[in-house]
Amino acid sequence: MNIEAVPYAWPYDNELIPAQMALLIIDMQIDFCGKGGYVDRMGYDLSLTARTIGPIKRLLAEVRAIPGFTVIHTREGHRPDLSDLPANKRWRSKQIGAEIGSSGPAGRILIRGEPGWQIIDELAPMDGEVIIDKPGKGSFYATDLDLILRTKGITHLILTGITTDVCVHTTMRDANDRGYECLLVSDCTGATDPGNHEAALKMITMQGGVFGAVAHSEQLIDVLKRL
Ligand code: C5J
Repeated sequence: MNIEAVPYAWPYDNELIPAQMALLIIDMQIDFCGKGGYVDRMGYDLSLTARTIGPIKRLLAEVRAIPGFTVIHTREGHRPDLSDLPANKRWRSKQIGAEIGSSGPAGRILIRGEPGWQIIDELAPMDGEVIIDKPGKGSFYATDLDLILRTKGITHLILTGITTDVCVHTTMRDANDRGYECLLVSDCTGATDPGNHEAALKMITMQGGVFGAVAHSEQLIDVLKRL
């Protein structure tokens, strides 16, 4: 069984085995899609990232109903003392008017434990779901994600979350290099710039699926219902 995706029917090995699959929900935090958070403070159109909430919620409900399927949430954020914040990341955020660690309407920007750093209520993790706290854009960098996936025997990843061109892409590229078979769900990802979102989707499809494949959530849910 496989999913109608581009540029190939996913997965390459036709192995849709729930125990070997994980749904990754990347950085669905107030800081990236809520009022007063990091993306809002930078002046981007929040609707571009927030439009993913409904589709992810529907997909998550389907996946939660499949026994053995793993759900993993990630959160980008730093320690309150900023000891894990590289100087260049801090400098760049400051010069765009949203300095990481500074205070705002959603608390200190991108700081662990602050209101803006929380995962939005609509997609709140359930007991037993994995939460990965990451200081970088990629979900593997300085985290135990790879160890958890390999310990669970997970080989196939479905990627959702925000933003398509930054944390989702960095995670997908790294996962692909590590041998995970990746599918990105187009309507369950969003970027702060529509052109970047489209370009990020297109990049995946080059070279016969250089990082994996792309599908719409309807195509995915249609197949998940039959598992
Ligand atoms: C960004 C992310 N865009 N979660 N973070 O800085 O994509």
